[in-house]
Amino acid sequence: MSDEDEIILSELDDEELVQQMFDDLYDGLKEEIEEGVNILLERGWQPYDILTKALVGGMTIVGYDFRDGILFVPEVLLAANAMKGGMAILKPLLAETGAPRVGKMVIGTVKGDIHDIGKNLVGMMMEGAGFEVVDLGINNAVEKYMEALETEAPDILGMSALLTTTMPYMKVVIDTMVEQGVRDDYIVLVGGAPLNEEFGKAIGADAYCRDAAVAVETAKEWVGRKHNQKTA
Ligand code: B1M
Repeated sequence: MSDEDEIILSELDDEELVQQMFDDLYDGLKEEIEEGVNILLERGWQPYDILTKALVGGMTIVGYDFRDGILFVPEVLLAANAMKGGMAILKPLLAETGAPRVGKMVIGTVKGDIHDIGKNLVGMMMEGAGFEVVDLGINNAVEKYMEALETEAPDILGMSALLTTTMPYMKVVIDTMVEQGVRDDYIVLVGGAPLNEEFGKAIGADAYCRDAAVAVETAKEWVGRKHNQKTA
């Protein structure tokens, strides 16, 4: 591309910039995504809007082309890396609300699954809403969850799965909690693109969370209920 063709992100209006960020995310251009996020922040965009409209919006397009065999794992990894660059800028801003501590959550992606963008987003939003978050990362076996429940004593266990082949593992964890007699000591929230409410109920979770905002609302509601039960 010649210098004349070069796109100056700061010269684009908001709509054009978001469209350009979709393209840059698609192309895995981390620095451009970071620049785009900073420009939108300077223009007064709320961090949550940047996250959902520019970053998640762009990743949705990547998802369609990955599904359709137009993009492959290496390209999607680059897109994920670019998305994480943008998320890293937004993280402290989302956590900056000064909300009082409302509870604690342990969260992790289940065994066999290495997708972590959605989980990280949930963790960021929960922190922003005043929750303390312990992130177990990806590919967690049941033992890892059980150990964390014991050592961290959270209010909530959050599990994430992005594959139809790994989502049944959530039931393995919940069944183990039941077997060990600790299921009712925790609120269990589950999420991930292939899940739905019915699945959440079928495996014995307390709730399925469609996205990070719903996760925050659901967590607040359940923690409030738990505290009311204790004081009643
Ligand atoms: Co993967 N992948 N992937 N992938 N990947 C999907 C999930 C897929 C739907 C793509 C497709 O075909 N359209 C498909 C799954 C199909 C299926 O199971 N039916 C798929 C596949 C097949 C695979 C591989 C098997 C590909 C291969 O190797 N042949 C492989 C599996 C690896 C493994 O895990 N063992 C694989 C690998 C990868 C990459 C490594 C390249 C990369 C992951 C990088 C990373 O995460 N660090 C990747 C990516 C990026 C995707 C897509 C494109 C995007 C996922 C994402 O980050 N979305 C995805 C397509 C898609 O989902 N549209 C796809 C953005 C994110 C913000 O949304 O994760 O849904 P999401 O999270 C949301 C909600 O779901 C919810 O809140 C979040 C924020 O709003 N949520 C929770 C999520 N977790 C929650 C937990 C909670 C609450 C809410 O707890 C309380």
